Amino acid sequence: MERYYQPSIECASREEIRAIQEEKLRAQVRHAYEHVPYYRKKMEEKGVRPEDIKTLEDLSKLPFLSKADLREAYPYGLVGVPLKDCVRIQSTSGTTGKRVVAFYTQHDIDLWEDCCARAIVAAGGTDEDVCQVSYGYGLFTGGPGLNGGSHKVGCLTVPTSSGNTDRQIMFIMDLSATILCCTPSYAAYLGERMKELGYGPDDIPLKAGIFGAEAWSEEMRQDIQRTLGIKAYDIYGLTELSGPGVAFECSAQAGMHINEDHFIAEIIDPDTGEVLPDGAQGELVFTAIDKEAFPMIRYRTRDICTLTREKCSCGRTHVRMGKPKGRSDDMLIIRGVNVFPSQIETVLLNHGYAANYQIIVDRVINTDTLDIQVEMTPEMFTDNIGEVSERQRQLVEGLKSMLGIKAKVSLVAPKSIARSEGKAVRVIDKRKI
Ligand code: DLL
Repeated sequence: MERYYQPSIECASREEIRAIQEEKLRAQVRHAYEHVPYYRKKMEEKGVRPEDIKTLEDLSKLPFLSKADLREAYPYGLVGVPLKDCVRIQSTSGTTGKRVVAFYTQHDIDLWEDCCARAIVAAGGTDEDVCQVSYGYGLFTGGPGLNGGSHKVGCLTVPTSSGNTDRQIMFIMDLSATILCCTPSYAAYLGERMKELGYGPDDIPLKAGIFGAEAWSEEMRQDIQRTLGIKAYDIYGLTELSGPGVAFECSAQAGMHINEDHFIAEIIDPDTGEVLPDGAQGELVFTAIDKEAFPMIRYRTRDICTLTREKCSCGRTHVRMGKPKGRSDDMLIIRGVNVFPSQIETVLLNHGYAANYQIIVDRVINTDTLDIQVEMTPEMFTDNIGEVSERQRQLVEGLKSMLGIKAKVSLVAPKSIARSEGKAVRVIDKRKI
């Protein structure tokens, strides 16, 4: 039987959700306008005032907010309450430019942890569970968010943070951990290491995993589920909006329910900014409607996905987002063709490889090159050159039909591509270096 952390809101009628959203939206727009001069200026530039925003249909009158705004207003320019009311910051691991620093009041942290608790309960978690949180703790939101959610559910929480793989495995086995929270790439690595240590899926006490913070394919889910003997649930979020738990998967594993009592989602055309109908693919835009310290109105995530309002078998009524295909800024344009790393991953896993690969893009004599290094699994590893080149040929063909362009494939020995303990680095684009 499906269980919920906050059933009255998770299963509220669409009319109730709309009423909650509109009331909170009006208050939030006023809050931002009155307390954040940066927003007031943006709204004035667009000629819109708080009293113009009454219903969800008015949302599109408001200006977008982007990462560039966050950089410009860094560090305190978007804070909506006196600093004495803020109790925490978290920050992104961004590699370019300034980091994003997000602020929280105690109320903001409470709501964020509730969102994570909903995700844990949706994955079957109760106060009987031992929940190992192997996302990084510290500035990254993954560890603190799921740690707080796990406490709220009443799980016995094991705050291992990331890294030290053999110690992670020791805790899973010795404490009989039943729920694992980490990035999908780290879950795959844990599975690989457990196999090496002689543990099959039936020896591993885990029953569920809550994996997110990076794009991962359906094929990778199947792979992790098989190796660890668990059900693997997706979880989505971003620092700007709180962290993990903006959306989470339920037992149906058919898209992630967005916590609509806290976030309004829109899909837009990334080029024109036009709002697109449900089902259309585009950039996800969020309005956080009850954050105090760090109001985010129409924040452009750069994540490309779709929304569906079709009824879900789990009983939750909140809109679902599909798996993000990648970020519009991760999308590679190779010889004019749009390529998402997740498409490459799908082909590799369908051909029996694990998700250990690296994509290297370069430009040689004005032509883009796409080079994909793929690890062979220990079972397929051989020094028979004929066999290896036949495998390479099959992959080149599979990739050609998925992407529409030709890639160079190099099969490399098992364990030769570095493993990541947090978000995996899949792409090296030498054109940008
Ligand atoms: O990654 C928050 C998080 C932590 C989510 C733990 C889930 C679990 P940031 O570091 O700010 O926050 O990165 C946010 O990561 O815009 C997406 O591009 C990507 N992302 C997050 N979750 C998913 C997911 C955390 N489930 C950025 N699938 C987002 C695909 C995801 N991409």
